[in-house]
Amino acid sequence: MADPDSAHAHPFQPLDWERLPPEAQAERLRAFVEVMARRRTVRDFSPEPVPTAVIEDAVRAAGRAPSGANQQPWTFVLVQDPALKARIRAAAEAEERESYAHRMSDEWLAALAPLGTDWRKPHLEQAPCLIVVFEQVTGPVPQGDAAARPPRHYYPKESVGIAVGFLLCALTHAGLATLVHTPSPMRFLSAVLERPPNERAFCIIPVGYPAPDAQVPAIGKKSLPEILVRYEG
Ligand code: IYR
Repeated sequence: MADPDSAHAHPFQPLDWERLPPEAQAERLRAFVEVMARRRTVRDFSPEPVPTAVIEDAVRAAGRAPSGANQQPWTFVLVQDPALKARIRAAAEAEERESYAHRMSDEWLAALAPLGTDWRKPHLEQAPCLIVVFEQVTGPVPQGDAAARPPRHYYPKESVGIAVGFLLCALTHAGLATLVHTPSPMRFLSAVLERPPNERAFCIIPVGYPAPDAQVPAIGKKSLPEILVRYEG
């Protein structure tokens, strides 16, 4: 409970919340789990466009994520321009070519082998849109005052990770295919997209419809007993 006498008191308001009847609760969740269970990381995209309003709504959902001190330390950059997508692909492939050839350990390459990935990233051009997610590592860097420091952000990485989770859920719910791509290093994205100095690229999410002949690796997810540990009273 907020202490109304506190010097830091902020206005509070009643929670906007509705209790679901148990049947509705179970039914809604079952439908959600079914949609999420069919989600696959897709690397073969159809070039057909996606309604911009759908992408905007998905970003709206992502923007509802909880964040450290409610600082909402995220920026979602929507790239639909083919020339810009081509530049991002070229820069990502240059880094990935280097990574696959020299920077990734044998252990890492072995771990990736079942996924069938390599340095080639055609999906960065084939998908009709890319959502490039940036983490605001701090607040805006003050301009014109060399001594001033930007406001601190708390748990920005965790916060952006949660928001990306919301975004993936929303896009999946809308019947769209996604892929979380993290070329390393990702500094080129700040330059290509001219982002301010307090922002650091977090991931690129190509979004679209799967190509009709899209293939995915035959890999599965862990079962509930493998991921849920119980301490029951
Ligand atoms: N960033 C590289 C390598 C890669 C790393 C992990 I961990 C993956 O789960 C998948 C790929 C690439 O995108 O190919």
